[in-house]
Amino acid sequence: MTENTATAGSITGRYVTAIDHVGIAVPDFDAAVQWHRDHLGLVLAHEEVNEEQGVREGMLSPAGTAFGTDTAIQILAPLNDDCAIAKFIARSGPGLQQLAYRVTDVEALSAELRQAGVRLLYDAPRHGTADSRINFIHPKDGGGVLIELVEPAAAAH
Ligand code: MC0
Repeated sequence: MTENTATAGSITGRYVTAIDHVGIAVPDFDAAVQWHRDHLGLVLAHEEVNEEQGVREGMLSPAGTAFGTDTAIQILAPLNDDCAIAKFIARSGPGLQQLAYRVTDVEALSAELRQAGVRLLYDAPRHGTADSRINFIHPKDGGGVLIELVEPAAAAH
C-alpha cells in the first residue's frame, strides 16, 4: 500500500483546495476568447480589468461548470507595454504563463512558505480576480512555473 505523502502536518494538506485556474498570456483578448469558444466550446464566465496587474482578463470554462468552483482557463491580455504579461509575451511569446492554486488562507500559507525559504513576490496579498486575494511564488522557486495562490473572496465560498 502506498502511503499518502500529504500528511496532516504538511503545508499542502492544510491550505490548497483546488487548481483554481491556468493562465494563458495572449496579445489579443477578444481573439483568444473567440478561439476557445469556437474550437473548444468554452464560455466566458467572468471578465474584468485589473489596472494594478496591467491586464484585461477573462475566466473561461466548459458550459455548465461553475465559475469560482470548477477549474478555469484564464485569458490574460496586457493593458500596456510594462506589465508582466507584456514582458512575458515579449520574452517567450503567447502561451502558458501561470498555474493558480485555490487556497484557504493566502497570508498564512505565504508566511509558512517564506519560513521554508520560498520567495513570494509580494509582502502582502494583492487584489485578484473577483475580489480574491493573491500572491505569487517566484518561478525560480516554483520549478520554473509561476505559481499563483488565490484566496477567493468570502462571498465566493
Ligand atoms: C518570468 N520567468 C518565468 C515567468 N516569468 N518563468 C516561468 N513562468 C513565468 N511566467 C523567468 C524568466 O524567464 C527568468 O528566467 C526569471 O523568471 C526572472 O525573470 P525576470 O527577468 O525577473 O522577469 P520579469 O521582469 O518578467 O518578472 C517575472 C515575474 C513577473 C514573475 C516577477 O512576471 C511578475 O511579477 N509576475 C506576477 C504578476 C503577474 O504575473 N501578473 C499577471 C497576471 P531566466 O532563466 O531567464 O533568468 S494577473 C493575475 O493573474 C490576476 C489578475 C489574478 O489571477 O487574479
